[in-house]
Amino acid sequence: MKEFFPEIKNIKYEGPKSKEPLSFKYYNPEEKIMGKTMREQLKFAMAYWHTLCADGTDMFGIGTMDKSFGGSSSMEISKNKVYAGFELMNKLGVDYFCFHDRDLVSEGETLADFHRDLEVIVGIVEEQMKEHGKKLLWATANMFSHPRYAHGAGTSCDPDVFAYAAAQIKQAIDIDIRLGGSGYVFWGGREGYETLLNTDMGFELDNMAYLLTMARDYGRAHGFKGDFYIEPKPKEPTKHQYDFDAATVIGFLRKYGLDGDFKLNIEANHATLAAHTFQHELRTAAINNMFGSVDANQGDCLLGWDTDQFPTNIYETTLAMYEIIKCGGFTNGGLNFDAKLRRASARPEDIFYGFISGMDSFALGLRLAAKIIEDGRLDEFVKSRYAGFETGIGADIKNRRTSLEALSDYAFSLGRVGLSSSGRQEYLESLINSVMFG
Ligand code: XLS
Ligand code: CA
Ligand code: CA
Repeated sequence: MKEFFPEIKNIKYEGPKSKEPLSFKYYNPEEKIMGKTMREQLKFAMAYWHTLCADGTDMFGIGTMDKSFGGSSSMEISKNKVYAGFELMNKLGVDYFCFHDRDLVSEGETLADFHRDLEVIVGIVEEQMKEHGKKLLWATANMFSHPRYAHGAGTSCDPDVFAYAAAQIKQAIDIDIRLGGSGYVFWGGREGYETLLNTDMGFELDNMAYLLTMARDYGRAHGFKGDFYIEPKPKEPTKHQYDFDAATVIGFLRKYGLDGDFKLNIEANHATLAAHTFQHELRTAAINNMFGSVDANQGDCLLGWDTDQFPTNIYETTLAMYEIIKCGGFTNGGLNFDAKLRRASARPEDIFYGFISGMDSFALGLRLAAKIIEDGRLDEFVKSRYAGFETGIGADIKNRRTSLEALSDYAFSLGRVGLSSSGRQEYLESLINSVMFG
């Protein structure tokens, strides 16, 4: 078998003192952290699109990276991508991957062309998965790149486009089931609007929910046991994306009775675009029992768009892992590197540096989150902050056995009520630092 990255050997854990750039400093796959191996805790996945397809094209210039993998025809390129992807996952020790239907093959003229080519490539993916023991974290359908989706897919004003989207979803779910995927993602690519002047928002949302409902019913009827996810994002490509943030999506799922089958796929960069922290979006999903999976990346707070960089901010990865461990860890989900190289990082080895940096950042985040939890002072502080609800009137409120009248009588009996306690933010921030770096 041809090697696509012949210069790169298997990436090993060498520990934080190592000066070898092509080694892990913090990710030691078989080491146990809080009762599970790092590999089980982190469940890293490769995003097919950024890793094997994105070639550095941006608004101002053409590609800088050759993603043909030595192929000349479109199908040869598609085949080589599969082999290159599995080689990369093997060399990095990444166990999972995720893809859009259109990442695997180019679309062709008709659905029939598309399905014929997909069938060939999915066969190769299936065989490679068996050979190398890799798993599909989730699949999705790309319903945003082709011009037909300029008005949206499930929210399009054209019923033929709605039907076309349904056909793509059906096919992608069939592939997901065939490959044993544990998730199916809906990221609302162009499900949103540029102006309300031409938009029937209520009608569009009802239609989108109907499409998702049909997808859920089809998946369940055909044996899909994994999680359906919606991936929130506030803007880009449309000015206003309907799946704005976790809270908006949760409201939508409940309104349309989809909350039993759907969870959230939280992307770090989308959280910050919505002016939330990554931690906020994870917590919002968790407290609503909808934490599912993560698209691991980071944005740049000086830029207002979705830069999809490999994550390196250790505070963010630590607090993200803190939330993930606290809500029980991953079940069907995992950490998918929805991250791409900067346009000038165009050498084949750069993708390995990207993954190593992202995997190490989350591995270190996991180690530090475990330290914060084991230290216990943060959790103890939060608990003590609400201790007033354990006795007296507080307990009556907590146990829901009071009334507005009773509370009013109680409040009148108090006289002056002022600020009683400190939020201690500065102390806690310094505590976190001392645990992380101590
Ligand atoms: C784009 C999204 C997309 C989804 C999958 O911003 O992150 O890549 O994860 O369609
Ligand atoms: Ca994403
Ligand atoms: Ca993104």
